[in-house]
Amino acid sequence: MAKDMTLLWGAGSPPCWRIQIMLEEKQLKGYNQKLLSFEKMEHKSQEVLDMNPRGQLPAFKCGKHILNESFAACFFLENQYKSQGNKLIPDSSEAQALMYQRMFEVFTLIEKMVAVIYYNLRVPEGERHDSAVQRNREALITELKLWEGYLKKTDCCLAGQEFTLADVLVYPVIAYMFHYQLCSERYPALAKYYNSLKERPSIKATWPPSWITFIDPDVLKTI
Ligand SMILES: N[C@@H](CCC(=O)N[C@@H](CS)C(=O)NCC(=O)O)C(=O)O
Repeated sequence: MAKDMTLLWGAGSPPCWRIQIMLEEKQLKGYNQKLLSFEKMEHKSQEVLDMNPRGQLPAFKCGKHILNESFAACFFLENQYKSQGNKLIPDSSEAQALMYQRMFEVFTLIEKMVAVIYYNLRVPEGERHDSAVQRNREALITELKLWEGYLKKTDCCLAGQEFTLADVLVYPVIAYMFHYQLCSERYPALAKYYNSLKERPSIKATWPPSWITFIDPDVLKTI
């Protein structure tokens, strides 16, 4: 039981989802959790600020330790519960190298994805330019082609046959893009990865509840 753990989370947030998947993979059941609403600005509540002074989700506490960075929390849990649940750092140097490479490369993918999805939110109306929109789109397409190539080479997971920390950390981002209607026909290897891991118990059990009932705008449909 994980009664000494508390996770404050927001639905559909890839960083929050990473920790939820990780807790399932490590069989850490019964932790305290609270779903907060970004729309209602609950991530700026005192309860969150007490744990995460940036007022961001996830806010995660494990015993006396606060781990608000999803990467940090996942690594911490893997190390603390090495022999519990699934082992997520492979032994072979080849798989380990790929795992580390892919998990940190995801920051570039996130940067390109955010530039497209949130352009209108981040750039004031009078400052928007078609050329910038086009540049952001092309940068995301170039990045996605790289990931498509990576996944074409593997039958299963990002670092080979085994599900690793790289999948815990990257899958929520790939799923996020399909939620925003990334085209399966244009990115078949990414789509295969997305669909096959959907059924993994840790992922299925933590699927963002709002995604089941709410369709977000199809901003990635033409990428
Ligand atoms: N560094 C954090 C990122 C957390 C983060 O960006 N959370 C977003 C939701 S996905 C958030 O709370 N945004 C609201 C805000 O920044 O005010 C991690 O990877 O865990």
